[in-house]
Amino acid sequence: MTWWKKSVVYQIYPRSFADSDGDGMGDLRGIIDHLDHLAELGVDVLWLSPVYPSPQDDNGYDISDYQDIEPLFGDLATFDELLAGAHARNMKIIMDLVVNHSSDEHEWFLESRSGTDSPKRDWYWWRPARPGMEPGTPGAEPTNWGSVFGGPAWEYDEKTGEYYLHLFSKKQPDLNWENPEVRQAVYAMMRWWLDRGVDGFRMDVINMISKDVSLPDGRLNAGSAYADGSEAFIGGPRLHEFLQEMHREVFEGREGLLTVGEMPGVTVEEAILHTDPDRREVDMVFQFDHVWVDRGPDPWLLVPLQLTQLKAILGRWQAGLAGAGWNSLYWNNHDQPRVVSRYGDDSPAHRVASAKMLGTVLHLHRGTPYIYQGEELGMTNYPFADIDEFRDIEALGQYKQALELEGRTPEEVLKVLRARGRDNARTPMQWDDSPNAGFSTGTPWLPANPNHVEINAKAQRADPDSVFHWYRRLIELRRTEPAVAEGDFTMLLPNDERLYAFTRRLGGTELLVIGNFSGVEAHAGIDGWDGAELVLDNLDSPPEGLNLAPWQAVVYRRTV
Ligand code: TEU
Repeated sequence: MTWWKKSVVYQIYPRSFADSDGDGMGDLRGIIDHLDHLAELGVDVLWLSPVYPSPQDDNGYDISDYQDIEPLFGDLATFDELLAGAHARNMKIIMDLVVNHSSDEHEWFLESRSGTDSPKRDWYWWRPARPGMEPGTPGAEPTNWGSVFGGPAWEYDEKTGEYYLHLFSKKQPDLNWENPEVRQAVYAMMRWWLDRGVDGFRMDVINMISKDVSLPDGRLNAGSAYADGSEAFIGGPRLHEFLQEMHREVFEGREGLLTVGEMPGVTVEEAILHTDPDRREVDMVFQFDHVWVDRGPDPWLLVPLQLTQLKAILGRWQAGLAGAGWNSLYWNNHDQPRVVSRYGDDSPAHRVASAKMLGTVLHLHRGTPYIYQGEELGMTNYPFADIDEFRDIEALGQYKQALELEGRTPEEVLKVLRARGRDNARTPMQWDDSPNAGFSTGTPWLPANPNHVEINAKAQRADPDSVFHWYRRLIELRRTEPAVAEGDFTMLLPNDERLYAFTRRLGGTELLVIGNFSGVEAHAGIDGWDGAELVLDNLDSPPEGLNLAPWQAVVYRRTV
């Protein structure tokens, strides 16, 4: 079995992980200082969010030099030290690869915008104004698409009188993958990192690199100022071709690597094609269906989680990728609110139990689990009071558009940002109960959650009943029980609104996993498990007759 099917990946968001020099910003030295925390947890792979030079408009997802290290974070020598330190502890490192777009301060873009006859003009998407419209006036953009971060997806450039495409911020111009020179430049850069010793890549919005070159207008949804253009760039016409070319040019003949493509909006059918090893594209993808389940057609209305829907979605992904292909498993990353606040209960009475329950259900699925920094502590959302406490370009941009162009009130938008905003994931990692949570001796770029006095790594490493040690045990179980990594998956109780239940089977071993996603006792009507061995129980209180206490999670094992 391929090594990464038995592995657990841990995501580090460097600017919020650990600050070694007191400037309020996490750095590479800070990661080196905490490698033992990660080794003790037992993870196999570290994924670093971008550490390259960047104006930090989108916290590093706007890269101005692909082959160096952001000075705020360190330098290449420190990076090599980090890589060696991880490898010495048997952990691999994968890099974030952000090549749907670059920074507008990358030399490629500076060259491209210098004139219509620039040799790199065609490295980005330049287009004239809509026919018959005055360039630079509202509505004259080449298409009606909105950018993910608010405002139009096109920026007018006075100098040449044309617009460039930016699906994200205007400081993130989209690279033109139609141009073979662009692709070769990206592949060369990837080989350079692999030659340096890195172990693979997480590929940012990689299913957006191929666009329908006719750039058609998108559908305008009621109440929104700009259209959704995604039909023209999600899973575009040449995506499979580009990924296969990348595989040939970069990965062919290299061993021991991991590739994961971030693919918002990807379908199960497409994901099967992307992850079928015979097609040589990527090892696994990040799909979004299960983190969009609490999102309705109106982006500014909170929709409560419906467990039956969550199970239907994840069950569909499990069944779809059961043959060829492979799942990635995640609740959290730097773009998502904290899962214990979202699908669990972060009140003092239930935080620990529900964090453990959520970890158990996720890690017992078939696929490779990803842990986002602080998830192993059950870190929660931050109590944001007002918009001026947010730093995220997405929150600020969407807030502005909603208020200025779409007639929303501050309170209705804030309500959603508090629950879903990306800064919830980006507050400093909570190392101890000292000021700033032991993250920094200076002023952190985003304040630490006040609950760090209770919730922190130091306290949890010392407490065998902590969320940290529970995650450590989940990772250990994956190593000692082959059915966790390799077993077949069967969903049970699909219509139950409280219990998430399934079995895993490998040869003569069968596991039963049940998680109670509610604050009330719930009975699991599942027969045949009397006398089975109880492998894990987050409450240390074995359920009588499969009556699960609030937020309880259990794993049983039997021989069949
Ligand atoms: O995110 C892509 C993505 O789909 C986001 O739009 C995400 O769904 C949304 O922000 C959730 O609120 C990737 C990176 O993970 C993100 O941090 C970057 O901002 C984005 O690409 C642009 O590089």
